[in-house]
Amino acid sequence: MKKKTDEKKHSKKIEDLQKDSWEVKEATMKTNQGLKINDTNNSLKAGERGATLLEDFLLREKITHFDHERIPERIVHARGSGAHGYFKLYEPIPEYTKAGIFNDTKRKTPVFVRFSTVAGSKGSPDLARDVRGFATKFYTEEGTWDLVGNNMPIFFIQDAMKFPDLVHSVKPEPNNEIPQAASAHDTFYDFVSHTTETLHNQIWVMSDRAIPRSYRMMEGFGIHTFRFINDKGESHFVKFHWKPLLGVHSVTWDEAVKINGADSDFHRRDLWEAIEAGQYPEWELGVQLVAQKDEHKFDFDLLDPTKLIPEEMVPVKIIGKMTLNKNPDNFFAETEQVAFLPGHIVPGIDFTNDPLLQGRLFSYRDTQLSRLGSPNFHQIPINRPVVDNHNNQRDGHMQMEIPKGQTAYFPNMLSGGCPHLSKMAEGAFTSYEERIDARKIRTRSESFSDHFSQPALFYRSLSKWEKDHVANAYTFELGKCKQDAIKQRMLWVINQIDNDLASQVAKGLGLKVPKNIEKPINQAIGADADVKKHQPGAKKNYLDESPALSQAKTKFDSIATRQIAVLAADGFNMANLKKMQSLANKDGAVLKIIAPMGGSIKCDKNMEHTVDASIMTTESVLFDAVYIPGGKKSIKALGENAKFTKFVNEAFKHCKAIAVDNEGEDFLKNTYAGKHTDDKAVLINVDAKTFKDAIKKHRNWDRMDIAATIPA
Ligand code: HDD
Repeated sequence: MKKKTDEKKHSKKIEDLQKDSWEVKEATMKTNQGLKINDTNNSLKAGERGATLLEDFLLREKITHFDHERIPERIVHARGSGAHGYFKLYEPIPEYTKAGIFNDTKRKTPVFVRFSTVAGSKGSPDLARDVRGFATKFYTEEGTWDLVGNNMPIFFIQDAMKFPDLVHSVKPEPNNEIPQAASAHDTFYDFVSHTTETLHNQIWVMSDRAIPRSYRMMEGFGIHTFRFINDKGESHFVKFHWKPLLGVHSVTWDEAVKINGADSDFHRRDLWEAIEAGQYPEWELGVQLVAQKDEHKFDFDLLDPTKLIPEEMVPVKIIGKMTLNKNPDNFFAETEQVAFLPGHIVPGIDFTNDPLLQGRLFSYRDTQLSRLGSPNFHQIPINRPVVDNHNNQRDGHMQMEIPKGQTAYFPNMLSGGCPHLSKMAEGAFTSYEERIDARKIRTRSESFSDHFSQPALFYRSLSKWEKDHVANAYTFELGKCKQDAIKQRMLWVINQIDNDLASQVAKGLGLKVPKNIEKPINQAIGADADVKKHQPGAKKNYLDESPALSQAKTKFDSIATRQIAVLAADGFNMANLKKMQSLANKDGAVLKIIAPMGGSIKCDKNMEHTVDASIMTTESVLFDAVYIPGGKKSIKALGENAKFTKFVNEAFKHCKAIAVDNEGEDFLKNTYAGKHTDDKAVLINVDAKTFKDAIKKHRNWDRMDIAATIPA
């Protein structure tokens, strides 16, 4: 049963998936053997009330399949959401890479992207304070390329050997499986404070980047330094960046905590709804390029994944755009079964010796064997390439294909030497011929020992409100730790990053920043290693600030997909609402009517309007802005329900734009917003453009100090 494909969303991959798709509504119910089923409600019994018979193969097939429906969740990044789309190149870059995807502007390369949190289980809430995964599968004409990145440009550790320790420390503690999807506990900070290479990624997790407003409003990074190889075999180092067209925006921690209760699928729903509404999320792909000869010109090692190259030192060259335009048809078949492997690369792209990347090349293939259960996981529809993939690998659990013929080896004569090899000039992959002349040694390069300079650069580059958020986050997280010794150690290391930050956190914890601490600080070294050699060096200052790291410097030019709550009841002023409806019709925002009850309400023109949510079923934190259109009767009804007041108070506390018209001003008087009508995002009787300009700014962070005093 073939499904029709929406022409606009058509791609070679979507077409490929159709082979295995079927539509319930077109089907007759049958067993897995194709037998038509007459009763799926009652088991076969001896008599009406009698025992169930072993003979009942229909019962057994149904129950056995059900018993085995779940597969192991991903050991990390278990919680995620995916979408299909495509990538288009702006201009060819043959001088850097021979990769087909970066040389042909006519290609529309199909992609599947999975966003995720890291620490939580599959059912954990979306707004955990955490790194977000940003994994992209490009189904290219030369084979599949996976760019398996995160929404932060650096990683916690420098060597894959430390990954199990990192993950064991952040996951729920093993004795009681607490806390879920949270880093705020002793084991994590015990590990972090003894493994100072983690500090850079760790301070990013304390920033607003860890609580994005939407998957659609996050950057993505390949993190490692990779190589581009051109057709002359020359190499350039490259770092990959995804830049969201909607800018980089976050919620506040207070919202995050509340969103997790109000709608724990907030990010999943947001991505799904935007795509269903045709508001396709878009990112530009950028590359930072470094010539081979410049490998050692930086104050940090390009192979160290805990370091970024500041964009002010090497600009990001924008080379193309990705658009996500189709939701999966089946979550399990696509989003759950998709397998990303950093080892999936194509000619023109190659690895470097980054020791974290090198270990990842093993881990991702290995984990699919237990997660998906077979070395044939590449045959699962979402994982198979859009080009043929014949070789001599055979058999194994769940072999889905029927390789014909007598041979499964190479070389052979019996199959005419097929499948045959290809030359480099014919598009075969060959590894970059890097010269390596070295001793076999288990250690860490001294060039990886600077653990403080870049966390300090990051912190220095933040705006005042972003810095405050970092201090609050540390105070919260360490406040949740039970052991004072761990808090003290953390204060000491934070103090190496920034004294002001450490002092603020210490104050919040009711502790003092220790002057010294039991050495050595970095204990992530070998037992026989030279301890001094591996201690983090003094902080360097090779750049005062990197504005590109601050969300305060992101784009603020669109209100597309922003959710505006219209608080209204019977008798609301229709002319006012009509004025604001241009925000939806022209600017792509989403206006939702929130009323005292579900169903519909009537405006002052006696027209009926569908209620999008009753006040009982929604929360202020799920919206970007609030509008109250006025109308005497409507305002009276809102005033009679304290939840509307709370709604506006929370919006004010979370620094959102609030607009009211006419009698709406009376309602406002009973809220905190009404006490601050001089605030630039509290708007009374304004036109749609003024409201739009306030929403565009995402938040009025100038309100933060007042907001902190509001007990909403
Ligand atoms: Fe990883 C999944 C990103 C280091 C081992 N990782 C996984 C996913 C993302 C990342 C986005 C989810 C993919 C999906 O949606 O299916 N991981 C990263 C980044 C890293 C990183 C950006 C550092 C730069 N990871 C890393 C190391 C190891 C792993 C060092 C092991 C040595 N990661 C895994 C894994 C996972 C995984 C256990 C779990 C599920 C999977 O692979 O398919 O193998």
